[in-house]
Amino acid sequence: MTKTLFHILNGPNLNLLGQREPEIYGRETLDDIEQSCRKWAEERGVELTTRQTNSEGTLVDYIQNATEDASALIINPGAYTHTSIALHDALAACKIPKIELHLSNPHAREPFRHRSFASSVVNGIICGFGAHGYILALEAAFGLTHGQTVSKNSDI
Ligand code: CA2
Repeated sequence: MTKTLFHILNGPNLNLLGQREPEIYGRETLDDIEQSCRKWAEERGVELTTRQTNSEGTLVDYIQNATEDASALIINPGAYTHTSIALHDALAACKIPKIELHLSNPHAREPFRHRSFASSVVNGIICGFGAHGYILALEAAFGLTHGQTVSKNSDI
């Protein structure tokens, strides 16, 4: 059987999780979240890589890497969600199932967070569920890669 490998990518400032703004992003650190994700993956025999970068170009590199070896990509692009055409183009070129993820619900926040350059080129979006969103995204990725979830965006 071929291996299932998911990549989780986190963008700028998400390394600060748990240190500031807990009312918006919760009290869990990125390390806590990644540990929960690793536990979820081990229990299902899924391989996982987790990466965080504050750099837009590095995020693009990581998306390109995922295209080469991952079964699915889960990405919280942070503020680049709302600004980066480079991110949009990299995701559009990445032909594996992709899930956009946010801890908060950007649509319930400032207007500048309402636009996402990622949303039109991913299979689905999870937002507003805090750290648990990462587990929801893993479940969604598993469904997409094991034929249990039908994506309305199967042609992206
Ligand atoms: O809700 C999310 O996950 C976001 O992607 C987080 C981004 C924000 O720009 C997006 O609109 C929504 C910001 C991440 C910054 O994280 C911090 C965590 C703790 C302290 C300061 C920033």
